[in-house]
Amino acid sequence: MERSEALAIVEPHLTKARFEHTVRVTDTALELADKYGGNLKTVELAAIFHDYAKYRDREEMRSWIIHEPLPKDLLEYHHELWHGPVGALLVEREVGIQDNDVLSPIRWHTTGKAGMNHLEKLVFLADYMEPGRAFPGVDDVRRAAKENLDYACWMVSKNTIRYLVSKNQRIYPDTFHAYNDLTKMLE
Ligand code: DGI
Ligand code: FE
Ligand code: FE
Ligand code: FE
Repeated sequence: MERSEALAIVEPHLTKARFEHTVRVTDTALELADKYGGNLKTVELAAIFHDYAKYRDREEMRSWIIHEPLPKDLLEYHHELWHGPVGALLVEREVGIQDNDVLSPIRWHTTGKAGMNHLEKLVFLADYMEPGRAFPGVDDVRRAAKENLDYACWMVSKNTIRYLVSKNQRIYPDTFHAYNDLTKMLE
């Protein structure tokens, strides 16, 4: 699928601001793939569709999680986490993309997980550091991304956990698993 076709499919599912974020994530992911390697067409499609389910109705997403083979423990955590796994399912069902190399970065882009593969890392990092983001510490992540992909992903996990703790939010186990696994890789 060409970039323009993929963008035209995703655009009606997103707000204007979220669509612009999606385009920036895509360009950022392509820059990272240019530096660190990775199939450009695969990275591009994963990035374009990463937030496909972001604005799905919460009860619709709950129902997909209950009735489809998705992790049930998601229901115990913030609904913001649901759009990754539900997005991967709907991109397969509705868009017809079956390539797991495209679907898995969509599935894991919010939490990360232990043992992220290369493309999962590229989308996870690009989503966090695209030029429209203004998180505290994002410039340090952008600098790290020029040197060491795993270290930059580790910073993303760490910053996200720190942010969630500061908000007294529950933290999904895979969010911790991503942090622990990247910490081990860097030791
Ligand atoms: O969809 P985006 O806004 O582009 O970005 P995202 O999919 O990374 O979602 C970001 C939100 O998800 C952000 O506010 C942090 C939150 N998040 C990530 N991991 C966890 C989490 N929220 C909870 N409650 N628990 C987590 O483990
Ligand atoms: Fe997202
Ligand atoms: Fe993210
Ligand atoms: Fe995003």
